[in-house]
Amino acid sequence: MSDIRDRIYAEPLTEVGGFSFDARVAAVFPDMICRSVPGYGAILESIGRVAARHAQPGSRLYDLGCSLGAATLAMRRNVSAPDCRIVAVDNAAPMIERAREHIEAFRGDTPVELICGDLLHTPIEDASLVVMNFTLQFIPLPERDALMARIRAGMRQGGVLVLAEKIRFEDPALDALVTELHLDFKRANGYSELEISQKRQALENVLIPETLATHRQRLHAAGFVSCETLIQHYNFACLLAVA
Ligand code: GEK
Repeated sequence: MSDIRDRIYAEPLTEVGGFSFDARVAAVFPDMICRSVPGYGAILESIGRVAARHAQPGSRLYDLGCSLGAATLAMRRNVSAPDCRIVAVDNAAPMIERAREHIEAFRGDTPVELICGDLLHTPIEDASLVVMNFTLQFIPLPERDALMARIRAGMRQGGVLVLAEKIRFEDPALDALVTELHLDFKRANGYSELEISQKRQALENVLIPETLATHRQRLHAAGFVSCETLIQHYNFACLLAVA
């Protein structure tokens, strides 16, 4: 299933609807995200390393917006702390169905609870690690502050948040330049101009990027004691914040 190529926007569409995480997207998701998000593999690798070091015994590890469970698998492969439990949440049923197959295909000692539901209504409790790998960008702007505060409140002191996001830059000229570099990355990965422009239209008002400064301010306001950029490739950044 992971070898299916993303051709969703390859043919001209009479009307480009808003992007949604439906069965067609779930079927090609690994190919889509690898060819679209610079640094995705390096971020997953870091999530595994962070889980190895920072998962606390007897705590919960959350993968919010888990899609097919790539971050969940990275955590489960690397956790060595005893009695942890991974809670993986996504509100797209086709994603969760495939995530179940992916996760069951690998053995692991840490139990995984898969929830098909809205992360805005998922209780966060006793967490030592929370991962939001390219998920906050899909949450409506007015909900983001309260969500991050609720996540922080559900974390153990010293727990860690990994927040990866598409970002935008304050300076419009720089933003345009880095956007072009990202589009070159997509072109180099085989996406045509038509695919790029139709996907861009579909994501308009669905994926809303913010600046790194906004993310940092929100994390501090939510009660995280510190926050740094762990990885950045063009306009895709992964932040690490400590509770
Ligand atoms: C990975 N983290 O491969 N509640 C739950 N899930 C949501 C919500 C919500 N309110 N809104 C969006 N999602 C993954 C990749 S993809 C990123 C994450 C991308 C889910 C949505 O259904 C989708 O599966 C995921 O967030 C975003 O490590 O496609 O750019």
